Amino acid sequence: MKIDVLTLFPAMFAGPLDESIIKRARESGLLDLRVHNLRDYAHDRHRTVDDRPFGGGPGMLLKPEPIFEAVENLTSESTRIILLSPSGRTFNQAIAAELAESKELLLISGHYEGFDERVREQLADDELSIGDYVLTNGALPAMVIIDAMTRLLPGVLGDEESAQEESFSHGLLEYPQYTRPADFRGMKVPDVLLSGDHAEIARWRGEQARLRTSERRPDLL
Ligand code: JCQ
Repeated sequence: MKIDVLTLFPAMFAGPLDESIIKRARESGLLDLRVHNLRDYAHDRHRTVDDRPFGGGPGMLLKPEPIFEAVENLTSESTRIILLSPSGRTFNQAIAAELAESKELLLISGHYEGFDERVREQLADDELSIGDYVLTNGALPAMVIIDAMTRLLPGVLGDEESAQEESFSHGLLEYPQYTRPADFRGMKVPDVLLSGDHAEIARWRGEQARLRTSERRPDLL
């Protein structure tokens, strides 16, 4: 999968995507990630990427010209173009799975008060938010989405890390889990998990997952 990112803060991407599973996915060629500075597509003396909104109001908007030029340079017919902003539809595991099927993505990180509306109308295939709060720019949302998608690409996770059994794929929160020691400072692991009765363990885990989900995330039930 090829992912291009367009951002005013390319340096933010060094670090989080150079570790662990994402690092391995990039080294093995399963993920081809390229980060581009939006300012490189501005051609005036000050490399201007923003301007004041027509009609007045607070803050600045991202100008259309650098974004259009970047899109014309970075995309093919098959590229899916996604804006990151608090006004998008809320990202979740189902969207991660759907995006992981793409061949080429361009993620455009928002900033300031927003995008000129013509970017939305003419360029964007989708607009995503990672939740109902406001960040300083869309770099962290872009990294969150890249991370969630990459671990779903075939061959990225090893058997140990398998994406199959976990929270959200079965629609419930995880059941409580324990490792050794069976008694840590008097805090004991539930007897059922030491019983060796695999049918009973599966029943207990299902019950715990449902209880925990109804306590913490009734919206999932
Ligand atoms: C994304 N949840 C929060 C901030 C404007 C127009 O684009 C903008 C983008 C941002 C950064 O993204 C977020 C965000 N999901 O704040 C303002």
